[in-house]
Amino acid sequence: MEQMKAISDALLYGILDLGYVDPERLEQVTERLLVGGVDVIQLRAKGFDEEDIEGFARRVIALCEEAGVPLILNDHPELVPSMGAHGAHVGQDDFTVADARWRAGRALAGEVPLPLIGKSTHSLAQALEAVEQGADYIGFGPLFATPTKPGRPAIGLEEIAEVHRLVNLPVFCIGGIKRENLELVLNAGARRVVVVSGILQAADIAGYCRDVKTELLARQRA
Ligand code: 3NM
Repeated sequence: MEQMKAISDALLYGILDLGYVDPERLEQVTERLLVGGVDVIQLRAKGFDEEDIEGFARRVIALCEEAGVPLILNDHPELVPSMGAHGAHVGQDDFTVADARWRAGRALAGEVPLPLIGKSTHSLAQALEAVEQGADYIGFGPLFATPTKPGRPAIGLEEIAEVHRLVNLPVFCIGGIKRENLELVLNAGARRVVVVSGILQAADIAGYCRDVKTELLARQRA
């Protein structure tokens, strides 16, 4: 998989968040996300141990590969090589980008495309720092307060246009984004989004993804 191209072309980033997805439904939900047209999938299993996370990743990696969609592990860059995952996403309190890259890439260098490393950022300053650190993409948020990441203050929409002006990497806006407020977020300058609870709590996961993706594609062409 050309994962650099996959991330730079990506518009909709979905997360398999075990806070919303019953582990028994992992394959089913992955399949629905893929049918709905998500461009990247992150496995986010807070509170599970490494063995569980390895097991979860093993169950969905082939589905992602088949669809040409990168599978990114939240935290745990050291599991990337053994999983054959396509990268890792780290938060502000986790590894630096360089450290994550070393852990994710050390067993693979030269053999397969290097893993993608994404970084969560919550301000313009953090976004610029992630660029300095060599991230492949950033998350920018939370735009709105969200139960998926409790306790983190909303940063609002004001800096979206500026972050896109300053950061020459794929920027994925995140946090409280739903089908209902997507237009507002796009009007503020967002081009790519991460949607977690909106998608995972939808009765029709694939349909929800498709609606969001259609709107993202329409803006891209406009
Ligand atoms: N990271 P939902 S906000 C996982 O701002 C995560 O870094 C965020 O979930 C950040 O779409 C967030 O349900 C939660 O609001 C996004």
